[in-house]
Amino acid sequence: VPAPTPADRFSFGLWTVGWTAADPFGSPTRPELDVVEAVEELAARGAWGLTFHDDDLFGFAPDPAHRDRQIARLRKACEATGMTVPMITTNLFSHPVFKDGGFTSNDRTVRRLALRKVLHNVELAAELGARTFVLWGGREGSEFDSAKDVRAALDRYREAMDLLCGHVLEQGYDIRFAIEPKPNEPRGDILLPTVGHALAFVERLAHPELVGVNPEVGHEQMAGLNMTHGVAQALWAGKLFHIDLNGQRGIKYDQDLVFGHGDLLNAFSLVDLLETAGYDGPRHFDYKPARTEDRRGVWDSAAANMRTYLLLRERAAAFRADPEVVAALAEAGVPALSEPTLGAGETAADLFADPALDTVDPDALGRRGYGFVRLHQLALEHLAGAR
Ligand code: 3MF
Ligand code: MG
Ligand code: MG
Ligand code: MG
Repeated sequence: VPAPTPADRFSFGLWTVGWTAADPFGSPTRPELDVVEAVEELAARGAWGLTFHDDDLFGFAPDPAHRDRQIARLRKACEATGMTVPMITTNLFSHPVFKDGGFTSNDRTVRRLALRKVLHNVELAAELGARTFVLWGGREGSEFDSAKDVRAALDRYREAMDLLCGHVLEQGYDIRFAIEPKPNEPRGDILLPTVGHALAFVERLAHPELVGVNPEVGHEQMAGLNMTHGVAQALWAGKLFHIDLNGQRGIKYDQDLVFGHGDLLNAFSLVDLLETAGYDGPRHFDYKPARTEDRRGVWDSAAANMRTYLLLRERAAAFRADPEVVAALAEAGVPALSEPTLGAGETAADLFADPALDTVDPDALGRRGYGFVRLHQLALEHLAGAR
């Protein structure tokens, strides 16, 4: 497996390697990580980009001198290492003011404050040349059905998105927004809980062309969904603007494991999809180095994400190139699904009148074996390095 290089477009959130590992039951196990060290250590391991929330870099409501200093230090570290800032996001979830949400808080003043906080960070994104702005609405939601008018909340969500898109268009910024779905945690139920919900929401905005999705492996899997299917639908809709890669084992709390350390077969099919569908955006890791790890464990885990991706990329390419796999795919009818069901210009009347369909034996068709299991075993054997 080759070593990671910037051409692979691997990026990391500052909040990932910088996580001090405080959880709801325990205090931090690691010291704070400085942004310059984050840039240098990631660059040394072949990463391409660093992403961050406003609060990660300079805190909530920072004094302007501190904010400027932190931005300057980040810029300088990027210049020295060749690292980039491909994406920026805003924290609308940590401060108590956002406990009932940002864009959809029941309190109008909170909503206005949230929107202005995001606008400030959109300005920073433009300044730093970040082309994607991710919005994760972790506090947009409720625990109690009686406490949130969901239709009104979606109106307010849309109002916020329309203002942000209008601002970007007015200013002529080269920035697109990506909504990150998550079903729950920290709220009991979060609005826009899955990729599908988010895609449907985007179509009702004033500028749908400026808004896509940022699916996270673990978030789809927390809902019991298939990440690869969700990403495929996002690609199909032209909406895969960004992606959060990590690992999750089943329907439980958000584990944010290293990519591949959860459902490995789904990680394999995801890499296969990204690499064959022409996705050319960032491969962004949103994981948490386990609470048991020290500083060395943090950098080992960062490297593990990239290595796993490259390993899966290699295995997926070998799977595609194997003649036995090509034959098994054909037997399974996978390429045949790309043929349109109707001939050119065919109508419902033509289908009613098709004599070939009158003579088809549905029972014989029903006896067909598709060979999916053999095909999947071939995938597993490539993944396991057995072929
Ligand atoms: C939470 C997340 C978030 C988002 C981040 C980017 C803190 O489960 O995944 O990470 O990815 O806010 O917008
Ligand atoms: Mg997660
Ligand atoms: Mg997460
Ligand atoms: Mg995420």
